[in-house]
Amino acid sequence: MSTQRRTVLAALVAAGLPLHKALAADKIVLGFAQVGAESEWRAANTQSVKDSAKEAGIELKFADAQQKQENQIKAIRAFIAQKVDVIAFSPVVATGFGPVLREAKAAKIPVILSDRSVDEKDDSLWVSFMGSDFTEEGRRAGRWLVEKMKGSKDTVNIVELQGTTGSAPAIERKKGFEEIISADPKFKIIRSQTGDFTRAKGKEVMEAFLKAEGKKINVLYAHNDDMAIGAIQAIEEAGLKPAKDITIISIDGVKGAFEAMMAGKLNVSVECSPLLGPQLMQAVKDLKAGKTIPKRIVTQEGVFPMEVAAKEFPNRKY
Ligand code: GZL
Repeated sequence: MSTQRRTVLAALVAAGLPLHKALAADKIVLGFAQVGAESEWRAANTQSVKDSAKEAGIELKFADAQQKQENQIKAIRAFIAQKVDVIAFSPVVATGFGPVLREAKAAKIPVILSDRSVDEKDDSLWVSFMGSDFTEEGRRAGRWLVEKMKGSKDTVNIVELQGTTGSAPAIERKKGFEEIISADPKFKIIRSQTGDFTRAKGKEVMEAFLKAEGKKINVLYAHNDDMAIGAIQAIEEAGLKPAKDITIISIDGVKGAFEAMMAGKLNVSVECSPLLGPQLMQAVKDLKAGKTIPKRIVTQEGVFPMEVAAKEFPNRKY
């Protein structure tokens, strides 16, 4: 317990507050509005936030928005009404949060964007954005494909499973990938549609791609592993060999992706770490201690092709 906290507690008890109330009075309260439970990545992110809050002795008020923006906004409003110390959330989509962020600012409650960002001009509405550089993840996916296809003059027909429409990862992973492959006209995205980051939708959309384009498809670029895993089922049910007849590139680096790579069904997964809990709790504590925190905290990540999957698998933490 910090000296400062000890002093505050002693003062509260000396003022007649029972110790258990003094301890509760001093506890930092964090309101966290989570996107939902749509993917393995999200489940690992939720676990990281909950475990880290417990570890840090921070009282966590947790809301699951079930991938609906109106639920996230409602949860943030409830946190404001409850006068939490800090609000953190991963915006399900990049627009439409301006009004509620202004309400939090008016209530003098600092907001931390965790994982995803918002497309708001006024960046005074949040104190920090911590999470991956999704555009760079898209570039890494594109660079891996360019390297794999170098030396070939043949057209490379790509189908793309986009993440949740309007979300920062979907917008930026598309942008980064296209930035890299657009340098060579042999790469053509022939179909692109959202699979909403879920296995079920990823399978459904891949079935439609296969029906429409069939053996013309050379590559699948999926914005997350869950959609890739769903698509792998569709590819197998169509009598094709995933990672051989169709090269598959995805993002996240969750356990399911490593298992698919070790089974020879996924070519590469670009890492996107969900383990943001420790950084978030440290930022919350620093904020409450009056320290300034960086406006942008970028997660460091790698790229894992199937050739290294078995060796790396024991090190995976999500
Ligand atoms: C990315 C995160 C995305 C993951 C998906 O940081 O927001 O949302 O890539 C998850 O798996 O659903």
